[in-house]
Amino acid sequence: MTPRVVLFGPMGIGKTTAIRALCGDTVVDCDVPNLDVGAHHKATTTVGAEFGIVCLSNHEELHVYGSPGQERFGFLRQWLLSSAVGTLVLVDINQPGALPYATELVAQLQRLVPGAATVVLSARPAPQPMLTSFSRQLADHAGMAIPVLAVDVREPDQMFNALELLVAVLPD
Ligand SMILES: Nc1nc2c(ncn2[C@@H]2O[C@H](COP(=O)(O)OP(=O)(O)O)[C@@H](O)[C@H]2O)c(=O)[nH]1
Ligand SMILES: [Mg+2]
Repeated sequence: MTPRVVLFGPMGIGKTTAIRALCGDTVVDCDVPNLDVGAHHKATTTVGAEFGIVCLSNHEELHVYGSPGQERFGFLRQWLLSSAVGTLVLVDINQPGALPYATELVAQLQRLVPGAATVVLSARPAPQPMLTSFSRQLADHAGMAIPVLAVDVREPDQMFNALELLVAVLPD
């Protein structure tokens, strides 16, 4: 079976954008008008799981899924994770909630898919010292080093680098 990677992150962080950057026109997307503008002002939001296929530089193929954030899609997240080899967690580390969010998600992932690798993506511009401090605190909470990489999700090259890093840290 083709390895599966699942993207997580709060609404509006850039999961859909990241999958489009990686997979271009092949993406099956599920964006619909956003009726929850209280949660985020953007015009569309994702229901269901987006899906795209990525071919890495070593010709390995990856299936990339975007996880829907809404609570009611918990069943879908579990299904997505059931055969995931890796997860990308997108956060804006300028937000005070980013560390507890990433810490909780990493703990859940360690519990649900203990064999899978996780890379955290800092998906909005942030000062380097803040990035260093975030990485250190996340590692302290997780009890292990979790790679944290700054990316612009709109840039395909940067998203490919993130996937290559994830593949590099996969357990054998
Ligand atoms: N200004 C700015 N916008 C960004 C940046 N990264 C992503 N975005 C925008 O943030 C939005 C993310 O929306 P979307 O991909 O639908 O988020 P999702 O809810 O996680 O799927 C898009 O409009 C992106 O173009 C950034 O670094 N700066
Ligand atoms: Mg989306």
